Amino acid sequence: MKILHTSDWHLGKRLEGFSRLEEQEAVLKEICEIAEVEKVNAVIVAGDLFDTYNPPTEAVELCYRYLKKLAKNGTRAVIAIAGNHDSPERIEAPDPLARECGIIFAGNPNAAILPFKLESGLELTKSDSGFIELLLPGEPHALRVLMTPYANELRLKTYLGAEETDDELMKLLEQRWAQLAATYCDNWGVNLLMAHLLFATNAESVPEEPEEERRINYIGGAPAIFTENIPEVIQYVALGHLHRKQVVDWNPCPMVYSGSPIAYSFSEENQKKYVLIVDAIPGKKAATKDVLLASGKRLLRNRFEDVDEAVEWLVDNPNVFVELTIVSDQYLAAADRKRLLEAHAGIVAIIPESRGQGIGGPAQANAIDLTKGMEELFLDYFKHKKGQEPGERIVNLFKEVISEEEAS
Ligand SMILES: [Mn+2]
Repeated sequence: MKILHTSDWHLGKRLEGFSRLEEQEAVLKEICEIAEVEKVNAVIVAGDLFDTYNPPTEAVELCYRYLKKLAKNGTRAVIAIAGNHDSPERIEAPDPLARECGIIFAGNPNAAILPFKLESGLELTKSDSGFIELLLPGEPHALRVLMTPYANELRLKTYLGAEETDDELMKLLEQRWAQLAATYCDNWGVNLLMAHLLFATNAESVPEEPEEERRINYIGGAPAIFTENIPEVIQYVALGHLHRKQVVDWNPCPMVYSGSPIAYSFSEENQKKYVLIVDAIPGKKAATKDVLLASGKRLLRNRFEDVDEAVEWLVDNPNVFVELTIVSDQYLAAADRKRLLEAHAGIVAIIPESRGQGIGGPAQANAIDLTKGMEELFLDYFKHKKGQEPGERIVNLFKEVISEEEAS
């Protein structure tokens, strides 16, 4: 049985002023092609399908269109859970229609999917809160999936019946998994767990959450699920949330964050993006293979002391997104800023840095000379913030505010 694992699509996410929809569509197309070439029986999307609770219509359409393509007229099972960026209600809303296409949505951890059978042979044979068993067309073995979408602390507590206990949330979740595994999973089928949570081998190795990512924090609970608490019968753990593809542990089975399919922030500058192909037979750890994705544009940071050099580099690297740092004695002149912007269509930010700032380190860079007068400090601040001198009107306005302040 072959399963494609992906996550963190963040459909509708923008990079400052830039839409990423075209790249998102391209990479979904690429994922469909991989599913075809690899002849996968099922696809799992481990959360953060959308970037916001109310994604733009184009993002919603993109999501449904490609989930349906992946389901291939009900011959492939597609299972998607909510991440911390998704509205659980929105994720679950199309469920009755989606099931007819072979797509299963779980928005809440207690989601119980109604059994169904399609003409293709795809059948949901058993269902419990947070669990499904499927028969896939042409596959002799059942696929069991423990599904734990992201839930905030309150929802997770409700699911686990833990209103009273504050500190045992993760323990209770692990007990819930153990109970589902004991009830439904054995060595006659393939058993997976999918979740949008933080996993770690131990308290010292809790992974870094991505920059700009909404964090997962449980006030009362442990910061992460520890891998030793995964039921032994589970053969693969498909994780979502972290944008860099990473294996949390190979034991007791592979536990993998597939990562996002394209780079979403400059902190992901040097990351390669993948989907995983999971090959599983009953009774054994699953085998995994990374398949590289090529559709997303690269996000590049670069630093120049010379505007001409920067322009040259920009012209040489047209099809990327750029964050530029320009070092100079003076603040970046408006004319230079204009030249840079005209040289490249993908400049996300230009950060001016005055010379000497880098050498002395951040302390020196941020040092403010308090011997200067208020007006002079304002001019410095304005130039630092905007990259140019303030106009006469702004300076006068500032003087007016200051004089009022002094008078009162
Ligand atoms: Mn997330």
